[in-house]
Amino acid sequence: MILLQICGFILLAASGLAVDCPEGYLPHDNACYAFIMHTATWAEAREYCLTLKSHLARIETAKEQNYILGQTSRLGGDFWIAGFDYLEEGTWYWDGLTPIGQTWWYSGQPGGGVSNNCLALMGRYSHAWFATPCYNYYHFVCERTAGLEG
Ligand SMILES: [Ca+2]
Ligand SMILES: [Ca+2]
Repeated sequence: MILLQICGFILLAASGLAVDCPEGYLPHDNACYAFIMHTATWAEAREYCLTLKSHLARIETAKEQNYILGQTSRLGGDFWIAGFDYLEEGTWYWDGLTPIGQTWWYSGQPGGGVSNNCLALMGRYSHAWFATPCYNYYHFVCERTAGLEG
């Protein structure tokens, strides 16, 4: 009986580990997110996420948008995510060159032409998507797939 209980505990622990995220990440829907509260330029934020074996967050579904919106609203401030249009003005990609599908731009965005080439969630506009100068200093969101090692 004791043995069975021990086995049950180990199985439970092992199945828990499969969906776990590394320390400092929050789990959501098979992904892990780190909301980094120090500030950096978009390029610095991108590098920082890579050193954490993750990437700047790519918002691909309404569910993911709602989740990130909830967290950024709770934390406050402005956050970089992975979007940019500095390769071709007006054509927005996620870092990694994935095309951006559904968008949640603030009314009138993206604007600013070649001056505003990086995508931020702006706190004073309810964290809607904004095209902003890539050299601004914002918090940022890193994302990685859940269950990856390292
Ligand atoms: Ca994503
Ligand atoms: Ca632009």
